Amino acid sequence: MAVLLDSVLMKAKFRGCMLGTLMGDCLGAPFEGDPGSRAIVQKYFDKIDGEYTKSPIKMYTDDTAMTKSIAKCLIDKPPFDYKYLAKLFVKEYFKERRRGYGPGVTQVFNKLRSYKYEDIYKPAKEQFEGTGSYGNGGAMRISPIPLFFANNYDALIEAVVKSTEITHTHTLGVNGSILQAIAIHQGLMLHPEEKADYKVFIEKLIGKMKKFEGGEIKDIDDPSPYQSQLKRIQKLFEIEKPNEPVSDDEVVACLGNSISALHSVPTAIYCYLRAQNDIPDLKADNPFRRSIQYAISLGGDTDTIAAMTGSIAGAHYGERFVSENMKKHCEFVKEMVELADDLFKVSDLGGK
Ligand code: F2R
Ligand code: MG
Ligand code: MG
Repeated sequence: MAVLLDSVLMKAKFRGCMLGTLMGDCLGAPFEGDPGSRAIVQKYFDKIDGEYTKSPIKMYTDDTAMTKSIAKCLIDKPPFDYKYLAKLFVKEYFKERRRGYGPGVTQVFNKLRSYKYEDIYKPAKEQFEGTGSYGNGGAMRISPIPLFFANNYDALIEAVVKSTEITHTHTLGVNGSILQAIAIHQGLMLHPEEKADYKVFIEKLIGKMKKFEGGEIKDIDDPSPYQSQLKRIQKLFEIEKPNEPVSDDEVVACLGNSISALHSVPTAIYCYLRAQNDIPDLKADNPFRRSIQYAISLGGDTDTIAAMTGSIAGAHYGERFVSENMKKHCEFVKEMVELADDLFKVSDLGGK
């Protein structure tokens, strides 16, 4: 399917996806942990999307720092060198520790370094008394993988799992990365001018997640929690009526907006799908902006949910939909475009 979309368009989609991760992160970070507010976030976006607005540059956080490492690993050592990736994560962390990393994952970095990368999967397995992390730190950084492996689905899944398990070994952490990666992959295969049919998009995701769910998960009754979340997304679309839009509180109560992968990856997918169309009381003409703005309005883990939403939307729409005004307010835009281009060059789609 990917080969049907021409290479100029694909290059723009690589940029859109990587910029979506970066800009969702930078623009969402000031609101991380907030209760969520349509009005405040509307004002903020109107300001930063204005042509002449001057405001301090918004800094990226751990979401982008770790995405950079995955992109660099794929560019430097394709198709994948997991020990090199572990070293890049650690190097990036110790270079700039104050990028808002999850409290647990920093222990993994410390152990990786002190054990001298002897077994790169051991420290993550020891997290949380041996249960591993179910945080969204695997999913938030995954975007380079579905881009690079766009034409090789099995390799894509293998790379998602092996790269996630360096820090996150809980089934929910790993499956969250898988779901986020396949959602990006599905977005990548859509033409920018077409809309994803939410039913088809979700049905495809449910079908693909069946392969990874169904086993026992400690402390969780539902053996297929991601498929259940995807069905809840379908329900949210089905109950929406023209005069009775689904409220932000309903979305958060239904899907969540927390730091756990189970309660943030499906939320990001919903934000992307819903923002394809106008959202009542949210003013934004452009679906890329609308998706990130909406994700941030929901509050909670705003940088991460917006980064994941932005990466799916960016993979679908491509760079043409990314506002130049908004770009000016984010750190690392030029460098992220260069990384996206280098990743494109080494990927199957880059025509090497
Ligand atoms: N850390 C944050 N935000 C906190 C505030 C940042 C502040 N603004 C600042 O600038 O300092 N955000 C980042 O963390 C999330 C990704 O986290 P990740 O990488 O998954 O980390 P970790 O530590 O592995 O998991 C996160 C927390 O989830 C709970 N948890 C996970 N697994 C658990 C288990 N098996 N049992 C019990 N609890 C578990 C723990 O509380 C973990 O600390 C992103 O939002 C990123 O932006
Ligand atoms: Mg962050
Ligand atoms: Mg976050």
